[in-house]
Amino acid sequence: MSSQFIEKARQVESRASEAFKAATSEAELEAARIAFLGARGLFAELMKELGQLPNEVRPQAGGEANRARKKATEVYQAAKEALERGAVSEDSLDVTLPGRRPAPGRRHIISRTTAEICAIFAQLGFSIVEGPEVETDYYNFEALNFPPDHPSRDMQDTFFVSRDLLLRTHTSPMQVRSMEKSRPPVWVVAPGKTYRRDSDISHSPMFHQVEGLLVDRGITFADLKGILTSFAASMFSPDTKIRLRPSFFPFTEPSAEVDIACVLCGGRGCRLCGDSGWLEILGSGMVDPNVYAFVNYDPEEFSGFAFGLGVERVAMLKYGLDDIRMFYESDLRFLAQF
Ligand code: 2NM
Repeated sequence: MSSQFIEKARQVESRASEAFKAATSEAELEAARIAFLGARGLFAELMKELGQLPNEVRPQAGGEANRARKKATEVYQAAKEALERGAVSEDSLDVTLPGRRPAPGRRHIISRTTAEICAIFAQLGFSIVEGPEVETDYYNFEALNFPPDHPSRDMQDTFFVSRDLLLRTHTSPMQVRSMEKSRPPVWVVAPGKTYRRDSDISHSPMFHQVEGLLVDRGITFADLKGILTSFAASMFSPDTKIRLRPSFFPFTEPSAEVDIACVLCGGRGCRLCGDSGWLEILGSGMVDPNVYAFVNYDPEEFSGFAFGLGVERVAMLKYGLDDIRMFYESDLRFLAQF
């Protein structure tokens, strides 16, 4: 019994001494003092156990416990003095080690790309408008001149919340809302989340768009080309060439896809551009007069153009990424690169 007790007293003493010597701050030393020498510390516990021992061994065991406690107290005193002299910090703190950097978060690359696109259009004179992600059929389709049987109105392509409510499939509903609210000149860009039932290496069911609209008196296709040339120069590089190809959208007539010269090969043709030398970055066109009818604009008095682009696509081209899903996997090894 008593030899076990004595062994335990020595162990507590050596653990206490180690803890006191290892402390590199007064707070650390004080915590160790409380743990070993405090009123409810390990030595106090040891003294309580002493009372359980048979009378004949108690004096010897008690002597050992007291000796151990005295020794530990001396080590504590020495450690305290060393700390006060500043001796410990010199010995135990390697000031040549690299510091621990704080790891602040950062804005997601999609948010940053959206902000960059919006800043370019803001500089050109556009206002930024934002609105609901749950939209009505009216704002998402009907007022944008989508015929009742248009394929994108199908359940296969659109997430419906109810018969009349859906997750917007583009941010164009905001253009309609903007035109309803004010008269030309209207210069707006609408950034935000959009939703389509589509998922593969280049499509995500949730993605981000920026759509723009400019309506005033005497706006022509030349204005569209000028604004978008200017955008491509700011977003990619100052001499970025653009190309317009005929296309079709329900809300514009005529419509055009806009390509930029391939950011990888500069137009010579490569894997990224499928040897064509061009990359499609946005859709655009002159706003169809049918759209103006929904917002009570006179198509004889006003004309304008609109465009829409996918933020993920722009970011993938700009940063040379090949899988859209990387944006949403929250993998810091990916996200922290930007
Ligand atoms: C695109 C392409 C072409 C567009 C049209 C309108 C509105 F409201 F003025 F009719 N907003 N956005 C538009 C036009 C969007 O995205 C590829």
